[in-house]
Amino acid sequence: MRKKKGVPTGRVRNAPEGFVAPELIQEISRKGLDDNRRAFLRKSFTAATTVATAGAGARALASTVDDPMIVEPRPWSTSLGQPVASRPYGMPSKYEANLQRRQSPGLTQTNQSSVSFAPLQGMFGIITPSGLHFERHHQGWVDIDPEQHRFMINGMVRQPKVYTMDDLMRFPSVSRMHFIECGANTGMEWGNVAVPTVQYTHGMLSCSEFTGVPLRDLLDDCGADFENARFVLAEGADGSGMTRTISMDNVLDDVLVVYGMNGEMLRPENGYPLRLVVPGVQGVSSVKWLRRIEVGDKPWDTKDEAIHYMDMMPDGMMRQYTSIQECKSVITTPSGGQVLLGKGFYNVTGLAWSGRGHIKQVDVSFDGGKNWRTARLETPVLDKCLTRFNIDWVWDGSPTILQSRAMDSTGFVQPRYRQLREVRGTRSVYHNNAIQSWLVSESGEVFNVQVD
Ligand SMILES: Nc1nc2c(c(=O)[nH]1)N[C@H]1C(S)=C(S)[C@@H](COP(=O)(O)O)O[C@H]1N2
Ligand SMILES: [Mo]
Repeated sequence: MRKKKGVPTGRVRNAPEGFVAPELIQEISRKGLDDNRRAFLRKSFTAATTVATAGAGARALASTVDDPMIVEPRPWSTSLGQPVASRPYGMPSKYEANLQRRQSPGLTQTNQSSVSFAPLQGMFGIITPSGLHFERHHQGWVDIDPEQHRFMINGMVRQPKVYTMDDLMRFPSVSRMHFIECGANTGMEWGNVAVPTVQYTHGMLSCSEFTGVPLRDLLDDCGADFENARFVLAEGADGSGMTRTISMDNVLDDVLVVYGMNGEMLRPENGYPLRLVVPGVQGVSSVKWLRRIEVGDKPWDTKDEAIHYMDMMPDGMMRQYTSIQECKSVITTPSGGQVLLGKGFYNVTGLAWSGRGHIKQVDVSFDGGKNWRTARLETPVLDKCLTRFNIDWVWDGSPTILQSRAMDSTGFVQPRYRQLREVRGTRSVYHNNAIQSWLVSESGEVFNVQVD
């Protein structure tokens, strides 16, 4: 499947279905490209006249002007295209059909209480396309008629109220970009390397622009007892009866009652027509198909809080209500399951995020953690939102280990596995934010490995 030397390849191979062969995204091979050439190329690219200005260097990256793809008439240049709106709702190209959210085979016993992982290795920037947003359901997803949906606020309020969707959409609305990360993301890796690709190590992570009403405005509307209330309970309308206690500090800060996602109504899998988004907090608190908020003065200790979502500490004690998703990052390309086509220049890219604020810095190591270089952060860099980082790398063809390490606006630095295990032991499921290592082998194949 190797392509002609020097031709940018992009995604070249549809993975066979299944676990050991996820998407293989092969990188552009730029054999023998030296730093001078790269600088020259960067100039050529920004001038957007690569072919016209191409010297020897540029030809190492792009194909030559006598490429038959350019010279010979192509079918799409000599025929009528598809009519406007022949697809009233746009779809990705058929050539992108392999980019899918997938279940990790063997992880769960039923499809209703399961998770699909987002294909982080194939995404750009920071926004997750809505159709690729990871899904985590405790009892399957439902598609609720918005006319029939009701949302109630009760408990420590002067006036309990029931809202229709129409009522809610008349409130002043806000739009914010935030990540949602399941508390169990990277959970399989606590003990040792468990899965081969970034889709399965880190894919319970997505980021969207959410539109809705600040919960505090709705609590105001019901005359909530802000003096004495300290928590709210959020309840979903799906069969799982999902309930979570959320602190009033979060509510007053930035919790949203959301109906919009990336410019349209929420997708059913993500809670249509109404969900909570609790920025920076583990995904389970962002209750989907939201039907009720109760205001109270102590945590509820519901089934979803007393049985699951607790951390087993080294002394055997369970830690409860650990909700913040701490500072974390991962290189998405090159990452496990991908293949580098040869030595030369690569754009190494990844994602960083923190539930406590924004990303301040991401350092990348190309030698298993001995030396670190600071990556470029792409804008926007927002609180409790994914941040995209990029850094140049020239691979000399020898085996090596790639790592990224993020620091957030509070000064928190993402820990190594050794540091995390010293505090947390190895028996946790949730809140694994350790530095991820990818081994680049001599053949260019990339593997998930753990470095202490
Ligand atoms: N009502 C309800 N809300 C829910 C869940 C659920 O099963 N039912 N799953 C939770 C969990 S564990 C996570 S990680 C997030 C996932 O959100 P997503 O499916 O939109 O990615 O939703 C949370 N909200
Ligand atoms: Mo979750």
